[in-house]
Amino acid sequence: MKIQLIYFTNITNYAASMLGNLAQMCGWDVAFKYFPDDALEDDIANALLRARPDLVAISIKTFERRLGVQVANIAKSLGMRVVAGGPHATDATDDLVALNLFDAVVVGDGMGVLPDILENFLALEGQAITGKRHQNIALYSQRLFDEEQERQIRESRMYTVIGSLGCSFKCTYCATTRQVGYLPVEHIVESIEKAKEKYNIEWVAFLDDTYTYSIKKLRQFHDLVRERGLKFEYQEVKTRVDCLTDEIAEELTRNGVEEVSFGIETTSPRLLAYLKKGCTLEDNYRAAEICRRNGLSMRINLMFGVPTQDADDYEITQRYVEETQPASITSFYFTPFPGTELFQHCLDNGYLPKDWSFDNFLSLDMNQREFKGWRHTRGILRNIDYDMAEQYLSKIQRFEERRIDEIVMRAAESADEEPWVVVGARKYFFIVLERLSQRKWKNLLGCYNLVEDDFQPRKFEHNIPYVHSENGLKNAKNVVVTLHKGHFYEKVILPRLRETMKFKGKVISASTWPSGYQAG
Ligand code: B12
Ligand code: SF4
Repeated sequence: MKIQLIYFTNITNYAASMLGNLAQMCGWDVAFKYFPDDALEDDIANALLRARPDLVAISIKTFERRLGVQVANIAKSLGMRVVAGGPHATDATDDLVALNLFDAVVVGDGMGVLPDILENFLALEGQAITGKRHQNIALYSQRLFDEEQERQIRESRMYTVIGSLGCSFKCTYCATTRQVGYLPVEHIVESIEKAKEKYNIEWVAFLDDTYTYSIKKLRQFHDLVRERGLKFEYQEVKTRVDCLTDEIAEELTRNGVEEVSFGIETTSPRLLAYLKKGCTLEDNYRAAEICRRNGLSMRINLMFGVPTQDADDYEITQRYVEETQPASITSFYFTPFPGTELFQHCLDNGYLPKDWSFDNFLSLDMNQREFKGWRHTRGILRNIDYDMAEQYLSKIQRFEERRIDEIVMRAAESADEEPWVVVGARKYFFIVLERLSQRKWKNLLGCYNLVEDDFQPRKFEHNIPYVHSENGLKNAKNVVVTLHKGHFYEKVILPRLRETMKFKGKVISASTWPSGYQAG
């Protein structure tokens, strides 16, 4: 029997690889398929026909629903059995069940019910199945990949890891699972060890909602990493402002964490209370100060166009940004997700228009022709002052851009004396390209993206040509890298520039960090 696990957004989807590993243990052949936002009907049909699975298992988040339903439709038309799982299946179960497309819709954790589903897949009748945790917690750290995923891991040298499941806080806008659990540190360490051996990874990204929730767990993990002599770099870790103390910050920096990302959303006391964030304006300032004191780079996410958000709320947040100067700011228009308290509040209080539909979910569908990137796409809620939201979003964005401009232009001007290339990855790389496109450069040859297929929170307009092959640096005398010269640069980027790409010239950093902190 063969199962094909289908997912969107990210090529090494955690849930798919973990469920795939379990399916293989149940004796099934396993195939994976990642479809990007703009996948065509023919591509989907051909992929399904090539794999010929007995069961198609689709992981669907709400903003991927259009694609998930499209794949299910095509699979059904080819006579295949189809099950759905993931955040949308969990929080909008009735929506998927009502489509009569899925042979089962799994609510919550699929691990504990997958073996039964595989055993009885021919008897499924379109029902919702309540998920549950698998008894063997070790399986949550074990994953299976196909060749394409392995290539991606080897090339990016990055591996995603989960240390804890879910979150016990009650923020009203958040759709994360509230079923909390910790994975034993031995299993996490073993999974990183294996990935290092097999893929030569250098960089670990923790997907945990709140990486610093328990200092005891953190210490256990770091101690074991040291004991085993395991060496790797951390991608930024996510946490809450009230889950960071000097003691935790020291623990992080001592073990090589350089960047912390906070879902701040707003710093207005009134709006924090409305969102039931469970933290205060003071907590937000304290976290920024702790980051500054301990040399941690601070990344923040902000929300605009939240019901009731007014000029005072925006002003307070804007002041916070100006005073603390985070290294990076990601801004989103608020979208209510099913299963959250705020979604229900939006329904009950007329914020959601009468004709709202999951078919075109609230402006998050990147495949809409009119879609210009999330930063430019307002939400569809009623009674929201989107003009005001946009005005503040742009103000905060311009504030960030001005800071970035100063640093980037200085780096670019010194590089432009001779032929040069911009090298980097992820959101900041694209921000830099966007900023560089504002000027004409004498000697700019192009740009090189170190991590392709990476999710971007918005579209970035730039006119800088890509140098595609690693030979692209052969005529360059200077390289501007868009990351700071920290551990990751020393261990991964510099060797890649010098050894793989044979670049002998000068490397200039256009990072906002740590310089942003010196200014702050
Ligand atoms: C890491 C993460 C990201 C990373 C992704 C990086 C990466 N390398 O994967 C980044 C930062 C890019 C990201 C971005 C966004 N994210 Co995000 N993200 C997460 C996070 C924290 C972890 C995801 C994860 O891997 N979890 C672990 C796996 C094991 O859990 P899982 O996928 O839910 O799978 C379990 C079950 O759902 C089920 N299951 C899943 N698939 C299937 C399939 C089958 C067949 C079966 C039977 C079962 C099943 O079984 C699994 C085991 O328990 C979650 C929150 C969370 N803790 O889950 C939010 C979350 C998924 N993100 C969310 C959102 C909204 C976003 C953004 C839209 C942000 C925004 N603007 O608000 C963007 C969208 C980007 C995009 N296009 O994906 C929401 C989704 C809500 C929804 N209903 O769709 C979540 C739930 C958080 C939240 N705030 O509410 N995200
Ligand atoms: S926003 Fe963060 S802290 Fe709040 S419930 Fe979600 S994951 Fe937990």
